[in-house]
Amino acid sequence: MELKQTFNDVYQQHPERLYYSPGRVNIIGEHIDYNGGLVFPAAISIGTYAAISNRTDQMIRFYSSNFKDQGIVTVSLSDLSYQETHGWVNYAKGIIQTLIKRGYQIEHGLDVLIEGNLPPASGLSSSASLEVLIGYVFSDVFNLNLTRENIALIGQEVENHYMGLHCGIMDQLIIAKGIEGKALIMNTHTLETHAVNATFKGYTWVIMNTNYKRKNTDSKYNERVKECQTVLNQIQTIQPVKTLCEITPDQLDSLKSWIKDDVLLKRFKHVVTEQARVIEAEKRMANNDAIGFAALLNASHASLKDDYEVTGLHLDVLVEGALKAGAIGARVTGAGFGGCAIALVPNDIMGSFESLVSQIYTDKTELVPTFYDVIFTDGVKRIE
Ligand code: NG1
Ligand code: MG
Repeated sequence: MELKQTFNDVYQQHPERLYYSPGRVNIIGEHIDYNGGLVFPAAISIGTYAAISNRTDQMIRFYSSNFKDQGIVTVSLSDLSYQETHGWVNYAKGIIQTLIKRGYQIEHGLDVLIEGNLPPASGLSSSASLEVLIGYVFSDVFNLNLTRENIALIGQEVENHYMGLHCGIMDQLIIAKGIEGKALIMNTHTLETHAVNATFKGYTWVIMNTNYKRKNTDSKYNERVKECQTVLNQIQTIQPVKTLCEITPDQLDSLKSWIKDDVLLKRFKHVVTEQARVIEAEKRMANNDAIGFAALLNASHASLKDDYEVTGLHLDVLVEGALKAGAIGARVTGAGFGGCAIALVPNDIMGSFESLVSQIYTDKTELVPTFYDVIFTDGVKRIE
């Protein structure tokens, strides 16, 4: 395996352990994991690998094949503070610092090689894949016995308090708990999950990357989180709810008049209707109703475009292109503002699908999309 060879080249020794942490695709339930909602993601077969070996001192060396120009970054267990120049290594440092703060004993240093095949900042969760990977590696090497839920929560904490992104728990939780061949319905309020079938006979899931790089995603994301918090505060003055996702679409009309701001009202409408779509999606999946399921995907995209305003030209053109090319449903996946979309495509048109979509998309945007064949996989694990 190439990972071992690279480890040898970088550190002049053999790695002792190898690990894999998946990325994720969210099938439906977008921007509701910080509103206590039920979401419907799956772990995927593109992700992040780690190779490690033990050191006897207190230093940790990091190297990523994806960021070769950064070279080896050496940090001490006694100083894990955020440093701009450390780039991706900050995610790893954040995890280790959080473990130490919580009283876990990290007895010695490590040499760490990271190599991933997830497109970064594209809605397939490269950051959460790395966080969960580092949490899992440290739990395994130092016998910390962290549960998968705990590893996920530590990852979320690092995003929230170390990186300043106030994200929900969906990404870290599915990456920690994924199940081969399945998606999980995850309750982001209680962290309860259950596995569900996620494939329709005669159809293929296709992940499509706009290759339009997201810009200022974190600040726009945090703005949405704040808007939802404002709506929740207003609702709580009249109704004792813990999360926005407890509200059902039929309650929307009576609650509407309490929200004075048109933009906030649109955000509220997205959250409540998206939650209802997830619940309906699980039923349609159970009934093997691909057409009905696809309609929910399309409604989800429209809601994210018009009410939540997180799509943009590139994602909209790609999703429309996928539908024109014969997909029965398509939507943005992940935070949006660029990055990836998913489509449910009949097998009998798969032969022409990608070239048709590319043609439509490139005509309008001058960018070339990328397509990923993925299978649904297990959560983070040691592979050797
Ligand atoms: P991506 O697109 O992978 O950054 C983000 C959040 C999720 C969730 C989705 C939108 C992170 C780590 N995750 O995912 O918690 O809110 O957006 O549904 O930022
Ligand atoms: Mg991210």
